Amino acid sequence: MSIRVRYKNIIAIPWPDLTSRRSPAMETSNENDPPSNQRDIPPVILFPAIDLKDGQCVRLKLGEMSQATVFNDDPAAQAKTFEDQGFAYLHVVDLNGAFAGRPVNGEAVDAILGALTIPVQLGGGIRDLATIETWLEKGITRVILGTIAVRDPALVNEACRNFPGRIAVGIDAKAGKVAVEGWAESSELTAIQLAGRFEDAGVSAIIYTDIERDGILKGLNLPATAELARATSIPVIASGGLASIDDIKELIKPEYAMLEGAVSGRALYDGRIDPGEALALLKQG
Ligand code: AMZ
Repeated sequence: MSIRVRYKNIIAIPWPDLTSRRSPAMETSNENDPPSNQRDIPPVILFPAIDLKDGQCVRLKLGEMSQATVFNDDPAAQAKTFEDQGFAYLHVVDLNGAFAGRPVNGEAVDAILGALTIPVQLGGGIRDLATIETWLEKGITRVILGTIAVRDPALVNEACRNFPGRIAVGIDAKAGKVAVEGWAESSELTAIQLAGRFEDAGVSAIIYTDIERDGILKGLNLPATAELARATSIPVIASGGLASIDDIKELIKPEYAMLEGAVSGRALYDGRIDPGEALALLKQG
């Protein structure tokens, strides 16, 4: 059976081609150029995050399950709120799944998918092709592979061949090394080394998390994220620590123009970021 037939149920949902958000040519602007908000530049995406623990929306501190704050016990309602606020894409993590190595919060993810029209990227416990296929068939736009990308890079290559445009890699770093298994274990690889393994695989994005900032509102680590983005041709999304509108102002600076966007968690839940203000700023970008 050909791959095409086998995966015929998975509809290719168009995801913007963000290989290069702004080409160097665009950065050298000329007085005759249209203003940046009228040029054909893919937008900087702010991904609101829903992290699922025991069926609820939580935020952890530094990835510690014991340090969970519950922000909403109805993930579908939270997802709908984000969609209604104007966000264009949702980032979802099955935290129990990341620790268990298999999906655990499937019901909550199904409910989220049922409530939304915007695309959803999902990570946590996705460790084999069958699980990838199941999620894509259910309507997830892009799956995020973390631990398996370290343990079995060949699987990432195969997944990219089977599901073009639908595979992202989550690279989560602590003390310079990539962490796996819910961040309970560390690998020997640096983020740049791991990204290098997938240079030609067809990975649609890397979500890079600075674990030492995650959930504690320390500000995004944009210099490290940009360093990774410069070392790879894969579009990179910044994650971990987004604290205020100042992070968004930094993100839209020309030196970070190669980034696809950023993930925001706690700052959106506790009201430190006003969604309307953040989205308006990104639009002007
Ligand atoms: O917060 C944590 N402890 C955590 C977390 N947010 N552990 C894993 N993750 C996320 C990664 C990635 O999106 O950022 O889970 C995903 C990876 O899961 P897996 O099962 O592929 O390693």
